Amino acid sequence: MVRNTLLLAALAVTSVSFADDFGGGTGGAIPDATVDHVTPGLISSTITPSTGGMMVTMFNSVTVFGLNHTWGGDVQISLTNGSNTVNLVHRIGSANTGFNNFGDSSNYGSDGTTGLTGRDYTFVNSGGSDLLAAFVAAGSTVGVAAGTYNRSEHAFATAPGNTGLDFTVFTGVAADSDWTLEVHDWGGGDTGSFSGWQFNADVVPEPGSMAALVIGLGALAARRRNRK
Ligand SMILES: [Ca+2]
Repeated sequence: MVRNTLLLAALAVTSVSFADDFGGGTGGAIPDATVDHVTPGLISSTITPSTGGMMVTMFNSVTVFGLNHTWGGDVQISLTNGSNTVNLVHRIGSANTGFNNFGDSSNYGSDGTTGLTGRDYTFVNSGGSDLLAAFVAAGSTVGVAAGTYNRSEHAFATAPGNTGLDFTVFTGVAADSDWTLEVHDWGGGDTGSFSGWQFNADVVPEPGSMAALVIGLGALAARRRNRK
């Protein structure tokens, strides 16, 4: 009876979604653009979690650790799973009149023009601070504070890399899949780096693994009946 009770308790617990961090994403230098607005630099990093069959019920956030860059308006950061790409930020401060402008010159990370200390930035669909307002308020060599900011796309709606998607597109996706962070630098002359990244999502067992658990519970109950 104890084993049945434990299994029932496990079933009850695993039926409820819970938030978890999926980390270990590597960082590195963000290569500089080779042609302004045309040929960006790129670093990509993939996390493939091993949850034993969890499914995303709500994708909450992405945190980029130790991010620094001397010209924030150069930087596009996006997350891809399968055929869906969601921008966390895309050339903050760029005008909505076209793609060929350099965006806001304030820093990710600390104040200064070289040797910046990185800061941690978390991107959410809503409920965070306004990143554009933070950049506009900062001076050209001033770093924007670490914190939680609402994600955004390039202000020019048809800019290269804009997808029109937000984190809700990841609802129902298998957690144990490839999640790829891409950081592009679209403007020549300023660079940066980051030290790593993670994402946070609410997850539940996938329907297949739930069915296996129920079948296993049923088999155990049947075995107990046979022993009577
Ligand atoms: Ca650059």
